[in-house]
Amino acid sequence: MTKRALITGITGQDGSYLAELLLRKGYEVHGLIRRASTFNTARIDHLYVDAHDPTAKLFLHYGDLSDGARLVTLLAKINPDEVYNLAAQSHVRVSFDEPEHTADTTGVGTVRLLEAVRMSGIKTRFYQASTSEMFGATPPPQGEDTPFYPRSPYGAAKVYSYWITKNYREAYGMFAVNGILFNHESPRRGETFVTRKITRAVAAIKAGKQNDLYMGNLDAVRDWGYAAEYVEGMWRMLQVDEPEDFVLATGVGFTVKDFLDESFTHAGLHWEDHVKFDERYLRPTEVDALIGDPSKANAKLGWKTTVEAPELARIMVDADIKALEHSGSHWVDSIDLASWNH
Ligand code: NDP
Ligand code: GDR
Repeated sequence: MTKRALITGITGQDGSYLAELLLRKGYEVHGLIRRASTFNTARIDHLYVDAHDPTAKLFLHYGDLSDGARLVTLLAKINPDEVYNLAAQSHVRVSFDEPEHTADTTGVGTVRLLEAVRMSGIKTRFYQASTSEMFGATPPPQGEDTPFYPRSPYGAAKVYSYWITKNYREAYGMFAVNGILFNHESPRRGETFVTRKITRAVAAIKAGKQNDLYMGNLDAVRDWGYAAEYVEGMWRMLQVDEPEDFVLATGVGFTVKDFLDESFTHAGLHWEDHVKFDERYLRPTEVDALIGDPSKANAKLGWKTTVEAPELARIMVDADIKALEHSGSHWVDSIDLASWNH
């Protein structure tokens, strides 16, 4: 029997890697996409086969986590074996600008989806994209039992989603789990997250198209892994006998400065010659240090990372240099747009 999965957030970084993984494993994959005035499926276009083609295994459906009725009808129609809730307003800095929208999507959106599972009466396994941002001000190392202390509207919304997922597990006996993932990056990472912002800038500076890079707090410590490895961990969490929450992380921390140094040096540049401070990139409350303890996932899921931040920086720089070489002025336009905000 072919397994069916529904992925919310399929157009995002993780959604695209997870869709690839599940298609490789023989799943029929359904994705929730938002209607936009421009195409927003660039990360999954290479996976798409026209639905009229009998070999088609990927199906996209318009919907939004703000629209509960749509979620109910969609779940009843698709009847998936597994639901991965990856959709969110996922940018921490933006969540200070749009706290209410973030609460609605990143927080209440989760209960809408859980409730849709319950109301549609389907039997499915549910994955919630929880985050190390929930630990916030609690110092590292952070594991499954570390207390939460969120430091942003995003972190607070994710704490709600974490607990409501756990509550549906306990209240209704649902197979619903939280993957508490530390930062994970890739060449598909959104352009305004710090790693990708850095590696895109390195490519543009190297090509003589940009000189300065404006940034915020360079002392923050993060545990950066490779996104393609993390989606395998998500899938494994839904394959075990009992629903449990797991941390996924590399277990090693680096500063933003370390990531800058590795990225610029890899391209034969010095970050000190280009990086300038702009306070707009500071957060009203910062998360100083996140370093995860992945030992439970290592032991119970057999999941372990192989890529740490320095190698990740090199992979991303190489990809952005290549992308710039294969694109025209449109790319430079989008760099300008990305540097405008966050
Ligand atoms: P992205 O920001 O790349 O993707 C977010 C996805 O959510 C996009 O597909 C976006 O659609 C979709 N989305 C946003 N709002 C809505 C909405 N209201 N209704 C439906 N879909 C919506 O995130 P990542 O792929 O990096 O992360 C995936 C999930 O994991 C997120 O929930 C994130 O918070 C969480 N997470 C991420 C970590 C990381 O390091 N990457 C670490 C820990 C947790 P569109 O393309 O149309 O904008
Ligand atoms: P984060 O990722 O907040 O950890 O959330 P981000 O890459 O945005 O920031 C990491 C650290 O870098 C510092 N920083 C900057 N950040 C950005 N974006 N732009 C800058 O110019 C800049 N300068 C310094 C930040 O202050 C921060 O300390 C990510 C998201 O993917 C969340 O959805 C996810 O839950 C967490 O990772 C785990």
